[in-house]
Amino acid sequence: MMSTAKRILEGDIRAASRLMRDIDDRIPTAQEALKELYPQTGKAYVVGITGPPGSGKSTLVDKMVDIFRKEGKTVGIIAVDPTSPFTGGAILGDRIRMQRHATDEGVFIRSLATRGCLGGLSRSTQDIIHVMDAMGKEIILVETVGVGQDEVEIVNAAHTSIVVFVPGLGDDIQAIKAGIIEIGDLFAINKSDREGAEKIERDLRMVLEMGRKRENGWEPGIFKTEAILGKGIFELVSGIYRHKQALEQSKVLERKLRQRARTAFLNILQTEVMSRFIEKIEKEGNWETILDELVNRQTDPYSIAERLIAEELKENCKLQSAK
Ligand SMILES: Nc1nc2c(ncn2[C@@H]2O[C@H](COP(=O)(O)OP(=O)(O)OP(=O)(O)O)[C@@H](O)[C@H]2O)c(=O)[nH]1
Ligand SMILES: [Mg+2]
Repeated sequence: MMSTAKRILEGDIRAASRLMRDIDDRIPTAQEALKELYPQTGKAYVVGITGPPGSGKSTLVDKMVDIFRKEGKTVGIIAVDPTSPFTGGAILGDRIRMQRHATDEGVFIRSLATRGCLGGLSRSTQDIIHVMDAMGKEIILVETVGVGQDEVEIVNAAHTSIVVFVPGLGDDIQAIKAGIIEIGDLFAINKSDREGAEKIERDLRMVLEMGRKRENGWEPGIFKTEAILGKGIFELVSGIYRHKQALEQSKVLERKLRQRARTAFLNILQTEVMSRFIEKIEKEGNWETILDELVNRQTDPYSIAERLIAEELKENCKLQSAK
């Protein structure tokens, strides 16, 4: 029987959908397919779009897809919603607003939500990016709400990050966390039909000028857009290409790829190690004992963690020498 990975590489869309569902459900066999796919990935160009709820990210994505499709490029879209415990459900369906592209074979749309698992979201996003990459999608657009730690990590997975602002949402740009300014390679001031767009643009320009210089002198572009009318989208897409070119012509891309590989690897290591220990505690039925000891202050969490790790290492040694 052909492996899931092979089927995906040969263009089997249903196999890809199934694998993405398995990734969501954390089914262990998903990892086998991901291992096999990994060497075939790294070809797609990943663009992150992040910004406050309702700022028009999905509408922007939808209009950008029009342009990429006209150019003959295939597109993957991942809508990440860290605020929702649901996945693939009606809520996300509403938020995606890309039904127009749903019947286009060159476009694959997938939504992702948190399962209350720290660091899990950026790992799942990374895994889904790999699957779409292996499917041959040339451009992958990742939409995320907000600016939490998970989202910053998701943005790190992108080659180009677009940060979306809108007029009228706490207009004082000083209120915007410095972190979000630093992750933006491009800025879209969407809903620029509304009052206050000029002011945001002015303030943003000032903050950018005062801020740290970017590597290789990249100057983040600011684009005023009106996503529902499709205004300013062509310029935004040109901005993506300009950034892509700047990355490729400098050493920044290589450094970025290494940084990304590091983050992704540490992410996997963290979740793997963590789930191994949780499994161990559960298997030995030790949760209640541990919690009793902690709550009653018979011991401290530091010592328990050290003890568990020491035990695990000892067990591994035994296994090794028994071989
Ligand atoms: N006035 C105006 N409204 C816009 C513009 N772009 C999008 N909208 C509207 O803003 C609302 C939210 O748009 P979405 O594209 O769903 O925004 P989003 O950022 O993806 O929203 P979430 O995914 O829910 O965070 C919709 O009603 C859009 O029609 C714009 O340029 N001007
Ligand atoms: Mg959206």
